[in-house]
Amino acid sequence: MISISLSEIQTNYKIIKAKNIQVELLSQPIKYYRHGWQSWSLAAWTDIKPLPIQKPAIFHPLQIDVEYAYETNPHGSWLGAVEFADGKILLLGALSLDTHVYQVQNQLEGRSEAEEAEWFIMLGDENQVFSEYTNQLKKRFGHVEKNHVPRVWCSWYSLYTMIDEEILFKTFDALGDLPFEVLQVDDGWQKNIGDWYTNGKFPSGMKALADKIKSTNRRAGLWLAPLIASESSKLFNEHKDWFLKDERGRFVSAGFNWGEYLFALDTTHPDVRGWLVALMKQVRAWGFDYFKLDFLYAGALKGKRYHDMPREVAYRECLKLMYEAMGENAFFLTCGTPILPAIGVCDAIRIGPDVSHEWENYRNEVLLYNPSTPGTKNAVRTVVNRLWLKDLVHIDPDVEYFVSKENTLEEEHKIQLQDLALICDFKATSDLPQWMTPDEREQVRKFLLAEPKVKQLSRYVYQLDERVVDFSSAVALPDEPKGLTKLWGNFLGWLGDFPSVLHVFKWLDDNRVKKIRKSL
Ligand code: 9PG
Repeated sequence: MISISLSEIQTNYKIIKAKNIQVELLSQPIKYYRHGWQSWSLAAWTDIKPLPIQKPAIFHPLQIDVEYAYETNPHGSWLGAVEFADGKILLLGALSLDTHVYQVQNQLEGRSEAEEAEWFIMLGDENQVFSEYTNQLKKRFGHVEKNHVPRVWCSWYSLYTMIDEEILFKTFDALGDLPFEVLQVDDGWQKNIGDWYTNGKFPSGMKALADKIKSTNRRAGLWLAPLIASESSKLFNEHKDWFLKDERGRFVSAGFNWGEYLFALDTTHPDVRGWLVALMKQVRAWGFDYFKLDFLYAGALKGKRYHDMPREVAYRECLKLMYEAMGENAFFLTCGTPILPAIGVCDAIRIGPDVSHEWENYRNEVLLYNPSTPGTKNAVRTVVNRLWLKDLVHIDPDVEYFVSKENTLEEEHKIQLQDLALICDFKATSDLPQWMTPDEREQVRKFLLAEPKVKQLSRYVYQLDERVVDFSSAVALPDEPKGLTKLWGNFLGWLGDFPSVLHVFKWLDDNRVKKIRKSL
């Protein structure tokens, strides 16, 4: 363990090679910057204290880095920072993968799960410190040439899994001359998670779907979750030896979703690599060239791999492999992805949890105190705290909303989300053209074509042309539950670990969407 005193880094930055490192803090900090592992994990400046353990635990593998789920010290993946009373910040950030930063009493500690790591340390003004850190990251991880980010219509946040050929074809026609460049088909087209061929809802097949999109003069986009498989999938049942196991030979859990347990492919297995390449080539051959690959964290879970290597190194290798297999000019958006390993090996990274038609979901965000679950406030909070990534990669804040049908967001919150997308320079929506009033349709058009001049005024305040936008109302975490609310939250968290209870929640959600689908 190498120990550094703050007095040694009063000027400029330092880069030190060590497996583990400790930086002594000379005064008591007032805030800690936590940087969550993957797209949906929390990134925020918080008070110096432990946060409640995220609930329910069944979701740990798919919302945070499960290896650190019960860590009580303030901590985060690859980097951590503290803010002092004079407004200066001290950042300890790794320039290597498989690293974690903690604040333990009066020390910032960096630890590597792998071999020796490179550690960046800098004290100073927040923007300068993050900008120097990103410079150093760029040198090691590279960055994909900043090609144009297309304006995207995505099927998820209106139709969810209730997509089928008829409704998508109708929707694509109804989008008319709105200036979208990609129409992206999300979850719901596939036979099963792991079985990436069409289910009965697309009788004309996937090539016909891509052709339909291309006939509207747009690029065809497709969602897949190539690194996981559900327990009932053919892939899992026919190739059990392809899946990641722990030291004791048990399958590693990749979480629970779609009413089922999920498992993770061992991406170092030669047959899995071959299968992934063939899959990417297949979807490209259908005519799609914009790919949203999701639930990617599964490629970086801890386990015993065919080729032994650090888990995030294995994951980065796999992203490279898939990116190459997608072929020339494909646009690769990573989602549910560990952040640092994806830099330089994809076009864009989703940098926050899912938005939703609600600002804050009381059950998930207040009672369960879960900042990773879908909800617009959760999404804005984490995205605003990850804007520093913009110099390295295209950053996707998720979609924006314009319509009032089936949506409880206040106008103010819809605009906050739209402004955030303008700052990220990544524009998308799932709003159905069938639901847009003529006025809303004009709003969408204006938004898609807007290119405001963006200037940051303070940590959470930005100026867009002449307008000042303040995200402070979203970044604060809810008050921690106390008394009866805490008891009720704990009970709910315990209940949420039972798949049968999750089935009931899923049934309720599905019913809402089924009603929407019927009304169209
Ligand atoms: C499709 C969706 C959409 C969406 C993705 C991803 O349990 N969870 O915490 C959880 C978070 C996000 C999530 C699903 C589950 O959504 O982010 O855009 O593509 O998958 O299923």
